[in-house]
Amino acid sequence: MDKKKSDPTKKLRHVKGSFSARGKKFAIIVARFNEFLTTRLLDGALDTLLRHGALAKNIQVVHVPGAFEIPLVAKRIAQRKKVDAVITLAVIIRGQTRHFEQVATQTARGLREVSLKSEVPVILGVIPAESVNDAIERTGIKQTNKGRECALSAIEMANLMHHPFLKTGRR
Ligand code: INI
Repeated sequence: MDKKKSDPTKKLRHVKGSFSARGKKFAIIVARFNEFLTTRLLDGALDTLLRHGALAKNIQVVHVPGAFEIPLVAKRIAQRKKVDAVITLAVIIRGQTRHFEQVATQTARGLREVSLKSEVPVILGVIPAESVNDAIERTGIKQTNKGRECALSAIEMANLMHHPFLKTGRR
């Protein structure tokens, strides 16, 4: 039997965002708290955006005191609609923080709200870590640098949101 004719998935259309950052604009919001770690995340994110074709002049880096301040700044940036995606970078370490859960949960909740309301992709690079060692591993010593992962998600989402299938008003 002709395999092509009998393939029920033949007409399936996949909607995907590409990994080209050419012509795209990004904002990165980075916390100064745990700066020795967030600097590594920032380096990873910047390197990835540039390597995928973004221009330095199209990347704004905004520094904030800590994770908790990120949603407010993200809101300001997202509502201006001047960027294709916002990347947020912070490290929250359980061992050092009594209000760990609160900071981590409220920050993530705030960012989700900003993203849904503005319809600008906001990438969650706020890392909740069990210990300094755990955090160090996730900034690129053993595991992949989380800043790089976030930059890739930002590029993919920036492209996906411009896909014709996702344009608003389309049925
Ligand atoms: N901010 C962080 O980004 N990471 C942390 O681990 C952290 N701790 O440990 O508390 C932290 N706290 C500061 C917080 O984000 C605000 O900047 C502060 O509460 C002022 O609003």
